[in-house]
Amino acid sequence: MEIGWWASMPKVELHAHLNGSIRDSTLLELGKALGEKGIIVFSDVEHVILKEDRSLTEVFKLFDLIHILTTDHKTVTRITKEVVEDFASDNVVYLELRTTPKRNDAIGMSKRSYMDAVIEGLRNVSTVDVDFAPTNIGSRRMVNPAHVNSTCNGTMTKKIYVRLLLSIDRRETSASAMETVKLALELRDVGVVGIDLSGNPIVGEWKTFLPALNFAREQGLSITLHCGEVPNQDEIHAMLDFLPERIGHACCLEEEAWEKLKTSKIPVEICLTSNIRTNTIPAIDGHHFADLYNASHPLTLCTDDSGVFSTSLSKEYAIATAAFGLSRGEMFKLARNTVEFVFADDDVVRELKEIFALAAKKLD
Ligand code: 6MZ
Repeated sequence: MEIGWWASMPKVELHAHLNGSIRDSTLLELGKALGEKGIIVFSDVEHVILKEDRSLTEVFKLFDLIHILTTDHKTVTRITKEVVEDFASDNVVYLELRTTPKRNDAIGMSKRSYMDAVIEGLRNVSTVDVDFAPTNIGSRRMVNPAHVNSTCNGTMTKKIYVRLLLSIDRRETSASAMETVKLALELRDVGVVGIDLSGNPIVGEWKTFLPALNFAREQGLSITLHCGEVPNQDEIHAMLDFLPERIGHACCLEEEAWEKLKTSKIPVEICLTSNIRTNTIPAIDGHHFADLYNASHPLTLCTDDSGVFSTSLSKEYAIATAAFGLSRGEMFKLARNTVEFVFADDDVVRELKEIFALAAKKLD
């Protein structure tokens, strides 16, 4: 696999869940600390964290455990900092990081204070300059000129654009979903650009979230939906009819929905390792990436949960290059094209295009 080569290329990540992207070492450290306080039994947790293959149901059990380990402001700040640093070190130049704002009355956490902790994490990143606020707001962090001038393999490596998506968990009520959308609107000036609907796909109903999603759309937020992780065709059709700006996964679409997707040209966030590890797709050669790619459907490769599935964006590109017999040039084109699907403003898109143009010169 050509992970090294891909690691040297700029990449755009559009589907990454904060709490799914935590380093194993950090999870183990947090588990040990809670074990010492008698809040959890560390050996049970260690086994769960280090397990390799998990069904989709087991993954959601793991998230409940991860949330026990990470739910205090300080830890949320820490994991945000580390996750951004990890993506930057993999040469991700634009990261759309999504997370579910959480309320936990027992520790005085509101959805707003959870997000404040996330934003503090962005400010704390030290290995790379982070641009997380829209340029016209005036709160953009100054970029260290020494960093901008440093290049590696023809690409600027010391700056990462980060934009945030607020996730609605399918366990939530209509009112709670609406609260998340209102929070997203409040936080636009610190880089929140859209809304994601995620969580266990067998839980909850589409109509619960529709008022909040419609409101988000009216207010100009972009929307991405986890669509078709399980074969619920009625919901898949309703989601496609909603015409979100992007969808994630699109694994279990029957023929009619498949045709609807292709006609709609809605960009699909493809998460290869996640789909295989959770057995949502039985084997990589049968993955719908190939069909969508051959149909020139808009696509982007993503990690989903780089911590939970032990992957990186470079690894996902290397896997796709090998599994679908594509050349470096074809895959680079795919990576470059992802810029078209970001939710950030035109200034960012322009700068990302420049980064890819520079990297393209080094291709041959
Ligand atoms: C659906 C997923 C997911 O928001 O706490 N999440 N939702 N399908 C998936 N495929 C495997 N992977 C992650 O990050 C963790 C949350 O993201 C959603 C789940 O709601 C999970 O609890 P945050 O930062």
